[in-house]
Amino acid sequence: MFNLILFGPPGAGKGTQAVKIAETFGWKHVSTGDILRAEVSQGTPLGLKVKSVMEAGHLVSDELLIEIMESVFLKNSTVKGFVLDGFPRTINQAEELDKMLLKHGQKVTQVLALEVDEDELVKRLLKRALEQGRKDDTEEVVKNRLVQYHHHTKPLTDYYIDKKLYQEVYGVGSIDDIFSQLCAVIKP
Ligand code: B4P
Repeated sequence: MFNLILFGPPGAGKGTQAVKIAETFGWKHVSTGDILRAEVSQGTPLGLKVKSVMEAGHLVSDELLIEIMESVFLKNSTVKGFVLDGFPRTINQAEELDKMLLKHGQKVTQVLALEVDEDELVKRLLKRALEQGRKDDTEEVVKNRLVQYHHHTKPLTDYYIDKKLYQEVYGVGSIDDIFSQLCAVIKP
C-alpha cells in the first residue's frame, strides 16, 4: 500500500492536486477538511462539535481526527494506496498515524510538500471566499489559519525530514504543471 501525504499550508493546492493524484494512481483520496465539512453540513453530533472551531480557523482536536482516520483506514483496508490531504497537521497526529499504519503492517511512503509564498496563499483563499463562500476563507480567519499552520503544522517538516520522507515541490504555476512535477517525483 502506498501512503502519500500531501503537505502544505492552507491554500497550497493540496485538495486540488490530491484529487488528480488519486485518480491517476487509483488511490483513495482522504481529505480531513472535506470529511469535517460534510459532518458540519449534515449537522451530525461531530459536525456540531467542530463547526465553530473550523469557522474560527482553529484546528480540530487531535483526538477526534485520530478517531476519524482510524475508521477511514478500517473501512478501506483493501485499497492500493492513500493520498492524505490535510492529515497529519500536528506532531501528535503524525505519531498516531505512524502507530495506526504500523498496526496494519504499513508506513508512510512519501511526503510531498507544496511550497507557496504567503501572499499567494492569501490571494487564493480570498478568491475562493468570493467564489464558494467558505466560512473559513475570510481575511481574518485565513490569517489565523496561517498562524495555526506555522505553530502546529510546519514543525512536521523536520519530523519527516528526519525520516527521509520529505520532498518539496514548487506549488505556484498552472495546476497541470504542478501536477506534472508531482507525478515526476511520486515513486509507486
Ligand atoms: P482543509 O480543507 O484541509 O483546508 P486547506 O488547508 O485550506 O486546504 P484546501 O485543500 O482547502 O486548499 P487547497 O490548497 O486545495 O481544512 C479546513 C479546516 O478543517 C482546518 O482549518 C481545520 O479547522 C480542519 N481540519 C482539517 N484537517 C485537520 C486536521 N488534520 N487536524 C485538525 N483540524 C483539521 O486550495 C485552495 C484554493 O487555491 C482553491 O480555491 C484552489 O482552486 C486554488 N488553487 C489550487 N491550486 C492553485 C494554483 N496552482 N494556482 C492558483 N490557485 C490554485
